[in-house]
Amino acid sequence: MLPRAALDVDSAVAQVRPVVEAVAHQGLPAVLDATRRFDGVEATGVRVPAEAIAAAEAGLDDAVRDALRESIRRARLVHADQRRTDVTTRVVPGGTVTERFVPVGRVGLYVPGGLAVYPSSVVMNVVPAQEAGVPSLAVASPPQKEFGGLPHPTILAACALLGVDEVYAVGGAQAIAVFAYGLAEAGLSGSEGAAGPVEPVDVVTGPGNIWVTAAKRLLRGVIGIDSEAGTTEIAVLADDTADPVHVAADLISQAEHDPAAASVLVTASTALADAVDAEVVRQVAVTKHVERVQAALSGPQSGIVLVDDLEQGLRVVDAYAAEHLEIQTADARAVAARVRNAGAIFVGAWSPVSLGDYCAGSNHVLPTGGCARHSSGLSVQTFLRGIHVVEYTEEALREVADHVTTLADAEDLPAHGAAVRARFGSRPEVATAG
Ligand code: HSO
Ligand code: ZN
Repeated sequence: MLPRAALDVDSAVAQVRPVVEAVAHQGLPAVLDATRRFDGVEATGVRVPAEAIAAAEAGLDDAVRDALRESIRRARLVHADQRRTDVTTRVVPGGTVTERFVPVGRVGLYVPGGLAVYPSSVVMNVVPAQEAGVPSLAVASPPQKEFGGLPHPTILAACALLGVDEVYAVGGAQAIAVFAYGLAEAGLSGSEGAAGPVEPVDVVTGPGNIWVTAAKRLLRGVIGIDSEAGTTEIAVLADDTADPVHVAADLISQAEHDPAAASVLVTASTALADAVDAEVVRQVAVTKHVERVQAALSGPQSGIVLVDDLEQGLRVVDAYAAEHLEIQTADARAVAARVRNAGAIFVGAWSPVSLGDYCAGSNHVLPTGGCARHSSGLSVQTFLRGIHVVEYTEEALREVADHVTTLADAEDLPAHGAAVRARFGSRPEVATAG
């Protein structure tokens, strides 16, 4: 019964269609036209020059550089362990099926500009693609007027730290169209000159506004996409061993993202509920983004759910399937092990969601809106395809030929069976009737 924020992406799809089609047919002029109309930036090209990326990295605050490096290092540790090794199954003597994991060839990562400038999201998208072994990776982010038509400098700096040198100053639906169709000529962003073509990508990931989401939905099939990024959610399952100061701070932390963000406490303890309620009021009064936080916490999507006991609490959090779920109970690890639906689970008093947002090593691109019931967060797996490689010997095929023929006949597809029998001396019948 907990309501969730919903976006009408379908009506945005109709609006982005002409932009996407113009980019597909006209290339760079259509991109520059959209950039002028939607970003208010006059540009002659979109490729960010290498010097601009290097300058952004050089200008980065030292503490931010150190923190980003540590974030990248930890994410690499976790995502490197997600790599899959090929598996060969010997089905029968002489008959094998190998599942080969092959990274996609080229990935486009979209990074929003504007209000939400999240270098941490650059890390969370780039690292799994790199650890999957994707050989070619490009980033696109909207041009910013105040930065001379280049993407935000911390985005460029994060790209530099990750070793990404192909960056485009293009945002919105036009960015997704550029990724899907490529460009014959990119032109340079912020300076005159040619830059060569943009090759189309196979997969586009990364969050974005409703126009970006609509373009991804429209182009799905031409490109692979990650799941649609909805507003952030945190659910906390807690008992009276939890510290109300921590619980309140964690609820506020995710409310800070968006007025539509959801912060939900699930508890059987009225004492904890009351204490968190009071503590939220105290902390909201001194939080920086007070309006956003207040809107999120007072919206219908946020609140405290009082349950009879922990068992009922577990049923509530499973039904809700939060993007982030904190377990702040006695024996938190055992409780967490019983959760079935969540994007990510944060166990015990010392594992807040903010840690996972930046420096746990886990990924922060996670399913929202209840999608955790059927989907996972971003991982190395997002960028891999499992290809079945089938190899049978003559004997192994002969042994199973009758079964293939029987099933083919049962589906009224006799040519399927004939393709097997042709190998054992029986030519497919040649029709004689006119
Ligand atoms: N909590 C957001 C990710 C994020 N937080 C980025 C801070 N920066 C969605 O998981
Ligand atoms: Zn966050």
